[in-house]
Amino acid sequence: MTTPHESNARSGYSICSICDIGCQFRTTARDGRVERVQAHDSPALAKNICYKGTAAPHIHNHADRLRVPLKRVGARGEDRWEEISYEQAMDEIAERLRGVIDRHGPEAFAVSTSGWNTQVTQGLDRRFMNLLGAPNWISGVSLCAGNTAAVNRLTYGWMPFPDIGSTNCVVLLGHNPRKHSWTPIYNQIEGARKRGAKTIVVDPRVSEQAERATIHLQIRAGTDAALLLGWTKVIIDEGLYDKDFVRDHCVGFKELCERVDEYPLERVAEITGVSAEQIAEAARMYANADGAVIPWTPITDQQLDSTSGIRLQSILRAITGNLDVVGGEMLSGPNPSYRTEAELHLHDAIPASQRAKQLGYEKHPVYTYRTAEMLKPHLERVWGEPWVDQVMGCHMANPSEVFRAMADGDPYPIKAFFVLGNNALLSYPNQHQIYRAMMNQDLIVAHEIFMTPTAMLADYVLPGDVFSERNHLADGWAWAARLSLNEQVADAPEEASSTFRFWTDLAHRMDLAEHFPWQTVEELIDYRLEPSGSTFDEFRASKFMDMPVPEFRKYRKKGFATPSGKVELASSILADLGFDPLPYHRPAPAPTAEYPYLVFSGVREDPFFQTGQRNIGVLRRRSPAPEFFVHPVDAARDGLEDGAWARLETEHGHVHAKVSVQDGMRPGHVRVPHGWWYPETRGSVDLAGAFVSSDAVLTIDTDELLDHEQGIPHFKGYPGRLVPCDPPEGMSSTTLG
Ligand SMILES: Nc1nc2c(c(=O)[nH]1)N[C@H]1C(S)=C(S)[C@@H](COP(=O)(O)OP(=O)(O)OC[C@H]3O[C@@H](n4cnc5c(=O)[nH]c(N)nc54)[C@H](O)[C@@H]3O)O[C@H]1N2
Ligand SMILES: Nc1nc2c(c(=O)[nH]1)N[C@H]1C(S)=C(S)[C@@H](COP(=O)(O)OP(=O)(O)OC[C@H]3O[C@@H](n4cnc5c(=O)[nH]c(N)nc54)[C@H](O)[C@@H]3O)O[C@H]1N2
Ligand code: SF4
Ligand SMILES: [Mo]
Repeated sequence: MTTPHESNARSGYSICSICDIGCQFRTTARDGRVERVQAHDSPALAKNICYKGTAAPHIHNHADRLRVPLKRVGARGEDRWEEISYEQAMDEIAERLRGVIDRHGPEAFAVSTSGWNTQVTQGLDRRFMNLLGAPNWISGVSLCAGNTAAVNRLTYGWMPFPDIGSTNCVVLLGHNPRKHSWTPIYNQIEGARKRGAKTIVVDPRVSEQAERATIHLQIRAGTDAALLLGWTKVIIDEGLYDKDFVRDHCVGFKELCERVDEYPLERVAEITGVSAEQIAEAARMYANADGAVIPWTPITDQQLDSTSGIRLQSILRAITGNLDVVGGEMLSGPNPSYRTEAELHLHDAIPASQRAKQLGYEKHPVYTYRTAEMLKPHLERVWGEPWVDQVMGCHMANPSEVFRAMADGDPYPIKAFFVLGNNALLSYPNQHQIYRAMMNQDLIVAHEIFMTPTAMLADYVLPGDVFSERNHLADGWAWAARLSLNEQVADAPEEASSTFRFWTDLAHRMDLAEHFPWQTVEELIDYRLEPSGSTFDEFRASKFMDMPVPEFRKYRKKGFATPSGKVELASSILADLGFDPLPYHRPAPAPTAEYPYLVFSGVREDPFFQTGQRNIGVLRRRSPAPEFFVHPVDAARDGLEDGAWARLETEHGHVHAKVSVQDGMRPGHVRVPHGWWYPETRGSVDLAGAFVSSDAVLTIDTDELLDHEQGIPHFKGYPGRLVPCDPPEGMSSTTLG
């Protein structure tokens, strides 16, 4: 029996989408508003929730939540709006998008999103674009895991998932999960430690993970590929590799041996700043462990030789016999019960001639349609899925080239830009170019929950829903084969839309209704669940998660999804594309007398996810201002005081933050945080301070700083200098804490 005050309470399973790791927990709402989130005693669910997750009620009920569609009335970026109805907004957006496509072709329409926070967007946005013939889709996963997946597919046709639960050795290349950062991964690593697993951490600073590591290699930023070439050489020279696996399942071993011979340990020690003995010790520890993992890391996703760094991790997994074994790295394949995002995409609907117009296709093809087309028959053979999409983002355009086309019409104009659940202005390299790009558009639509600097540059801002306000069945990013349940417990603002609604309603206005037959998101989930013979309602009535029992060494039946059917230590696809088929180290520009520091972006702040939550009081109070980390010796030399403001300058721009002097930094290095802007200055400072502290102002994307194969920018180690300064103009130090 329910008491009267309980009758308006509703609770259900949630998949937190405040960050991208997607913890599952219970959420309770009352009178349509989220009240609290709670850990659950099931071993599969979140046992501890980070403080971003527990702040969900503050975020979902925040006074600044966008509630009504907005149409720009001032100049672009002036942040002046009129409120309009959802129907009017959608009618006008459809008409104006049609105008851009009529004038410039479908390639003039670009979309940027990241997918995990909007949860249902991605299959439908690609579907919409593919039916129109529009290839220029980009996402933040171009800098985070999506690109790792693309490179892993070159070596063995799938991005593996580390079996941290049973492993005996964990290698963390920078990657630093903590109690309040990717909590479930942190828990898993702690669990492995308790079982006696060794941990090797490679990081220029003494991170939380480095403090607890068996071995910490305090590497010079940006040199991970060189370090891994050294490891590979040790492992081969000392015969520590799995000879049977290499003989039976790999191609290109001889070429690999020749390549690593170019990297004797003395050379690697000189490049990385780590001693030859330590490099060898760590390599032996990894290779000798009975089951070892190198979990995905964003660090090698954002370096000048990113493709080589990621390829080396895939090569190490293979030659040490850690592929698709217990305690190693599992090649799961898609969940057979659920139609994948890739299937929703309809990639065969977009003509090949339009695919070939995708920006990046010629110059940086590894993450574009060009490589996907080469892998397609092999992926279909092994996984039954021709256009594999892992980590919510695949075969996408190169972001730098897209923003250039938007800004300069080179090589052709892009004139309509939709941005969903992504603060694009701050979330790619070269913020100046992104700004020029957005200022040069005929139509910008932002789908957001808060007024971000990116949304301020739009013509239309549509209020989005949040995870407590929608139903969803998540598929582990088609990376692990897990399905997990997210239930609606709260009410979205009346004029808000999910991204499901947005794409469906737009498609109906653009003569694509027959391809968007689902009236509700639940119907779409039913369609996706068809292979299981079950429906969304049946799923939620019986379980909150579905995890197929893993099957190991599947390659013995079908081989690997590569052209040779083997693990390609020398990649035939890279060779066919005209690149070096083997990994190499490419040095970034070195510090100079004028710019003596190596600057790196990153070290996520506990209370925020990326560019978000700077407006959430309970979180912002934990970290009121952005910080540069520097070593005491550097701080003393440059007159930098702990807690005082400084300006970080490079050849290309400057940003401001407070100095945090830290013993654990590698001398000569400075950390610049990602994603800072100042929502509290909206109305008094241009774009709410989007150019004051954002790392994207400094990270540029000229050819000399882009990875060749994928066009990835270099965020980990570029020259800069630090100068003490006053607090940035327009902001009192009180508002900045
Ligand atoms: N310069 C630079 N760029 C980077 C990085 C970097 O370090 N430096 N890091 C990269 C990495 S690792 C990643 S993972 C990506 C992250 O890229 P994203 O995940 O796109 O993160 P943000 O750019 O912060 O944008 C997320 C936006 O989604 C909004 N949002 C949150 N929930 C919802 C929702 O339910 N519905 C809607 N419609 N909107 C919602 C938030 O308000 C926020 O503005 O960025 C990458 N880009
Ligand atoms: N609270 C919170 N948690 C988050 C996020 C968040 O925004 N907030 N974001 C999530 C996302 S999308 C991501 S991608 C992850 C990112 O989180 P992590 O994978 O932990 O990456 P970072 O925190 O950027 O940096 C981790 C370490 O990399 C080191 N590092 C810097 N340069 C180099 C280098 O060149 N080589 C090596 N080996 N190490 C280097 C830094 O010193 C730092 O200690 O965090 C996730 N978790
Ligand atoms: S780590 Fe925190 S923010 Fe990320 S999904 Fe889990 S609870 Fe949410
Ligand atoms: Mo990320």
